[in-house]
Amino acid sequence: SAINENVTFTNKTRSFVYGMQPRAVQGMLDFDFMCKRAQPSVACMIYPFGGHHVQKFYWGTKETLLPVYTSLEEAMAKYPDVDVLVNFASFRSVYDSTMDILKFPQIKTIAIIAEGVPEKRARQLLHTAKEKGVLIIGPATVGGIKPGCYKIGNTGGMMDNIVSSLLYRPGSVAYVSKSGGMSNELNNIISRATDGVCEGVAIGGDRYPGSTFIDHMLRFENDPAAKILVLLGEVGGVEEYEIAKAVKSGLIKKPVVAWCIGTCAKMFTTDVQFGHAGSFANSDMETAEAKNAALKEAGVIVPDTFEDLPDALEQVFTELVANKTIVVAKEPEVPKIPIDYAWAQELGLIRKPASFISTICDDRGQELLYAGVAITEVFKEDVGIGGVLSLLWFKRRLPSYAAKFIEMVLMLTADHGPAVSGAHNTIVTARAGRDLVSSLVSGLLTIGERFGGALDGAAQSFSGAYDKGLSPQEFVDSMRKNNKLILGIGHKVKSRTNPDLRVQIVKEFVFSHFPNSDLLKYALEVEKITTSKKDNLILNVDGAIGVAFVDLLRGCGAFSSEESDEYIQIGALNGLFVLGRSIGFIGHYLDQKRLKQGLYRHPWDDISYLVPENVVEQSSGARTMVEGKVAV
Ligand code: Q5B
Repeated sequence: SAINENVTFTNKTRSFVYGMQPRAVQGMLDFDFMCKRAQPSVACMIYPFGGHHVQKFYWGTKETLLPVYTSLEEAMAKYPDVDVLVNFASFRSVYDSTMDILKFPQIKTIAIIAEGVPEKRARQLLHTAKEKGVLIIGPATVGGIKPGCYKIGNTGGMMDNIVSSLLYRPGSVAYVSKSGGMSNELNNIISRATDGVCEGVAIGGDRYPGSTFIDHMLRFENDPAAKILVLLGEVGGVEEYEIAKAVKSGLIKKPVVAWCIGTCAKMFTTDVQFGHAGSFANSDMETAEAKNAALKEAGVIVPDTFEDLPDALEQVFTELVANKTIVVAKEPEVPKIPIDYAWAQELGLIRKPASFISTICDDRGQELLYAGVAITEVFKEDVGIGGVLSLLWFKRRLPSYAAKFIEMVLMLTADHGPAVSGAHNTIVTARAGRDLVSSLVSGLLTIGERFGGALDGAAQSFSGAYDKGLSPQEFVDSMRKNNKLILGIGHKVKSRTNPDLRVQIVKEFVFSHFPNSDLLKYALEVEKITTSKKDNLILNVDGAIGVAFVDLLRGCGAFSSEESDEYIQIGALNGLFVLGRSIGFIGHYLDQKRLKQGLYRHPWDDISYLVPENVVEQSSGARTMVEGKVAV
């Protein structure tokens, strides 16, 4: 007996989608829109996790919201008009969820998409559904489609496929098949050989589908819009004989065109299991040939081969048009396909100026790329932090001595004690209870021309003077004349007599590894002049690194002269100090936290308070402040 042969999908059919399947839902909404439905066919989604919320979808080109409920009860109570449920639950949970769904009498049709449902479970579901008169499509199905009315899940494929098979408007041919893929082929054949599909269902390829060929053929027989019925059977099972019987007995009166695929099985010397779980002939009766013969014998139109199916269909169609059983409707305008931006971009149909350009790193592929070098290569070649910095800052591999120099700079600048401006700020911030990032940033924000941020200025002014051909003396004189401090010269505590050994290390490395050290030599000549004035006016750590880096950029062979000038101008070199000193600042932050240091307050005796003595006096006229006294 057929299951719910009265089920019919219309352009008012509304459904629930069980499971978080936004792509499938969007496909259903796109189909609805193309069919000019007044309302989306999906009322809501049901998804037990993540709480009740809404999801955004397109309705044509506009956006719309669909609710997501966490329970069947809520959804059913909210939408009592919904009688179809598309169940995307996995094979693990589909049995339980379908059994729960079957408790709600408002649901008359359930499509089960999951593959791999155990046969015992499938039979239990089928039994319960039969008892309750519920039509189950599936398991292991893509679903079905009724052009102009309703589409289950991903049936019909992409929108351009739906348009090319004319599935946006009804035709006169209703078909049932097992396979979703072959359904697409049928959509295509039917749209070319006739006026198109009236309804198509894929019942799924399992041995125990929730509904069988006869269930749907009887529904189609009852549907006045279906004028020709098509059956695409296949090797395995005996369900096709039900159609033969129904045609023979006159239960099905409409013309039926049928073909059972898998006739090639006889070409194999052993028994063949085709792609579907059920497509295996357990007896001669279950072979495609036997079923094709029985169908033909019963009065079904069975072509000689699958390739002849379109001709057979066209012939029946032409006859039905001639005798006015089919009145071919005027072709509506082909609907515009709303196409997703990402998909259009992938197809190369559109272009848009990007808001951002990035040329250093690409995380889109399977492997993260640093300036085109795969992260696995970075490690295979052991490029080190200097190599990584070369890739991300300069977009190229540098000679190994250059990468080593970069690492050396980071190590040299990592810290210079708690007393320097930046570390002090980090410590004070940490002691005020702030977090690591805030404390680090507080320290970093003190880096500037006087403290740690003189690398770029030194590189610019020394190289500028050198390139202009100024002698070291002329350079010092010109800076003095313009009342400018020479960035990279001078230190608060280091001097000729208390030399900065960090600078010594830089010098030694440069002289023994760099092919060119002209600017460093020039800066050391400048240092001779400035230290002759004052002992602490040494080439400091910022200055030494700054000028050495210019030598590196100009001499390592990896940069054109324009490129090296650009790096000097855009302020890349201070980054070395910022990066290196971050190591120390983080160390100071952790140190303070470990030591559980409380809020810092600067002692009064360390502040010279030079404030006006009394306000009345102050308001009486202009005054000058001298050592805490207000003088008129
Ligand atoms: N005079 C660094 O000044 C300091 C002169 C100069 C010509 C100069 C000062 C300066 C340029 C910026 C610079 C990086 C503020 C320093 C660093 C990292 C650090 C820090 C750490 C770490 C020191 C006394 C007399 C005056 C001045 C003259 C001074 N500098 N003349 N060119 N560059 N340098 N910053 O000692 O005639 O008496 O009026 O701004 O390169 O930040 O460890 O602490 O790793 O953390 O306070 O190493 O040199 O000297 O300003 O009292 O000047 O020398 O005109 O002459 P001082 P001042 P006069 S490395």
